[in-house]
Amino acid sequence: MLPVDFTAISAQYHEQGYTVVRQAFDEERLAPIKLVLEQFHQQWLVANQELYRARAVNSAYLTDKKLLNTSDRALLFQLIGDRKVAQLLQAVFPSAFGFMNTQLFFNPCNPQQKNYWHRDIQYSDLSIEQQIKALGQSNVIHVRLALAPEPGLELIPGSHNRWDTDLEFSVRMAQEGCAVHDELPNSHKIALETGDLLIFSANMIHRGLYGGQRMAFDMLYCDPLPSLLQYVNPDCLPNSDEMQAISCPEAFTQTQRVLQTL
Ligand SMILES: O=C(O)CCC(=O)C(=O)O
Repeated sequence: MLPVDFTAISAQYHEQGYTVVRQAFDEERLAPIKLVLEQFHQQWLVANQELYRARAVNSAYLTDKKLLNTSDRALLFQLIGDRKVAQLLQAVFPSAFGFMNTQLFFNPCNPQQKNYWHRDIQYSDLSIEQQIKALGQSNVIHVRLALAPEPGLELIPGSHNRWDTDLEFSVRMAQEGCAVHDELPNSHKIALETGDLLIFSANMIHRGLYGGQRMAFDMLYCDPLPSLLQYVNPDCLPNSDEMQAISCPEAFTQTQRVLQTL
């Protein structure tokens, strides 16, 4: 990884809701990770043909012990608990953070398929009032590692800390004659090259940009709260032996600790 200015990372994230670390991982580190993810993806495509053909743009739960062998999981755990990733997370989280899940993003089967603006929180069971309150209070953060050049993400900077304008809400909800893929003003498009990391708040208004060779591994972390971690699948977490091989296992430790209280 090139030298990183953690103060600038922290400032940009808090102001804009996202930050990019270019060339975070070199080809040597990425090669075995790509191999594992590519194999996972091929298996996933076979098992989920119908969903893929209908609409899917991502898979999830990649570290599930039912889906990957021990050494492949170890490689992903090492990345999720990587020292530099942990330092970046410390720069953006207010305090401790837990590991939530992983996702792999790819292009839709149908090249005409449109993307969709959203905040991740809109898929929770929170009411609109609760979602408004949660902005700026509860943190879910994606760390996206690009495995190939891709158009990346389109984001509305600052929207992690404020509620929608009328237009943003109508587009996100497909109301008032709007569609979820309509253009929105004041957006930033963040294209990614292989090895770049994009860190962004799941609370912000964003949409994926399809195209290129899109294959992006998202690692999700959140405040270590029962309300956010209650749906974590324990089969996706390392056991105590596997934990020994991880440079910075704190995100996993926090999640285990919260799950034990449920
Ligand atoms: O890349 C995409 O398709 C969308 C990504 C996204 O919305 C997310 O990670 O929450």
